[in-house]
Amino acid sequence: MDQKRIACDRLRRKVMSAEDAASLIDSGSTLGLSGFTGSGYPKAVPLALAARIEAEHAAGKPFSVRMWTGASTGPELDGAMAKADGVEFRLPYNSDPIAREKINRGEMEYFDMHLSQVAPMAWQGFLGPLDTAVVEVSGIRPDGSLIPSSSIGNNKTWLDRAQRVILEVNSWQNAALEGMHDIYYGTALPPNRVPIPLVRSDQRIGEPYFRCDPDKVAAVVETHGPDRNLPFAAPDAVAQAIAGHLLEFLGHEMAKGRMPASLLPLQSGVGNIANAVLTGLLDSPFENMTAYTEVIQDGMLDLLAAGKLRMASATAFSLSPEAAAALNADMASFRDKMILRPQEISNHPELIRRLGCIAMNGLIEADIYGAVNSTHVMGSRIQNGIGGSGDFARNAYVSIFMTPSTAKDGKISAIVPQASHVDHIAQDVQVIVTEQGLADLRGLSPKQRARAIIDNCAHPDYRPALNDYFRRAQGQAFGQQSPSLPAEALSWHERFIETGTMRE
Ligand code: 0RQ
Repeated sequence: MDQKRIACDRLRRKVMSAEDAASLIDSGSTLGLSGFTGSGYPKAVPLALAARIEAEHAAGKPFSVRMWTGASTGPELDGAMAKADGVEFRLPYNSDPIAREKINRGEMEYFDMHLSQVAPMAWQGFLGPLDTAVVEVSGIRPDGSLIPSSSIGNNKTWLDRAQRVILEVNSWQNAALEGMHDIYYGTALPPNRVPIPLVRSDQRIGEPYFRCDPDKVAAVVETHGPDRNLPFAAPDAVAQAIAGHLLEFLGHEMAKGRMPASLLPLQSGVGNIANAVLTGLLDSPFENMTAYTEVIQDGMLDLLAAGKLRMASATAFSLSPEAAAALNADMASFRDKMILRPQEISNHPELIRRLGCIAMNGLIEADIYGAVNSTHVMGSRIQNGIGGSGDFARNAYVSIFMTPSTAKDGKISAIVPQASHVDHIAQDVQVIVTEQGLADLRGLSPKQRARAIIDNCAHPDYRPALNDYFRRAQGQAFGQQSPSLPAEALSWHERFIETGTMRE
């Protein structure tokens, strides 16, 4: 047993196997699990629980739980639990492929909500009672307070709200993580809510540890396992072109005096394009940048290492194996440049608006008026979820969405007449960037937006069809504020189902 990692005598007496800890969980219970974009999730108890569920099912006994997390987790949690058919309900953001299939087959209920709203809604009681928190930490201090792991997510809320707590102490996590976290305990419910005293991204307003009542801790499980660190693809020509347009835009904003040379705090979504943009910032003229975002990914580490980024505030890491190893080897020097906060703070609308974040997120499709679909393919099949994109898009200083202009090897246009599902209404979308170019939609009417999006963002293969639609809509639509032909707009997707391509 690792005496240093579990420095509290009372809690050391509660060390047990993952199987014994999993046996404490009843069917029908609600679990609050740690984990955000593949980091800091419990790795042993969910696997043991999934095995137990499979055994119960084999014996003809029903067994399922409800799961609340921070955001996506890893295969040992979402993958294993979904494979075991053990999840009747899950919230929020999921990116696990097995869970995605179960959700899309209608075998798992999924509540895809804004990430900033999870903790407040849990406190408001709308989500129901929370039975057991299963939280990965990197250590337990002598007084029973907890040293967080590589993500914070909703852990503070799960530890506070749950009837019972199961801790996984993961010695794979670097001990030098201690001190990086900032857990703010000042949130309250209306009518007692007060301003959150954060006015700069680099400010600490809380404490580095989770408070936790040792009496509630039912089990402590020791683990030694890596986070789900996935490789990033090297930026291809499309990603580089998107990054180029975006950097030109930011330079233009700076030249116009609308942003300082250090820019404004960056928020960057997950994925290869977002990472390519961050990589592009390495060679940019911007200095002393900061980030106020959800996840610290490879590109941000490179910017920190190069001194271009002064500091990054987030709620989790989302790194490739190489970047995770580099961070682990040099954690002490990175620690003072990074702050991990609860997701209700990293994604708080009040703070995003006050700091004036530059929001940069991916999309599945955007329509010619600038409404964005981030979540559903063909209007009904969930890809991942809205994640934090809504928290940032609505409240940012400038809200940017970026995407290749086509998907599926050019067979699908990302720019469509009418989005088949809308996550971000046109008012929340100020800039759209593809490899073709950038549409700055600020201050434009719907018809002006359509012109800018078709001309600047659509792939040339699809521009004629979009132009044809827009021209006819301007002649035939019921109204001319946002001219649309809804039946035809929907058949745009039907055409894809029938022919396998939207190309004529
Ligand atoms: O599917 O892997 O089966 O080929 O969608 O698309 O191009 O790999 O792009 O990884 O950047 O994801 C919007 C999903 C983009 C992501 C989305 C298919 C495509 C592929 C993924 P395959 P790419 P990315 C901070 C902010 C919402 C949450 C968010 C996302 C798959 O950015 O989840 O922003 N955003 N959070 O082929 C059919 C189209 C398609 C399409 C893409 N038009 N039609 N399929 N795909 N466009 C982070 C957090 O909040 C945690």
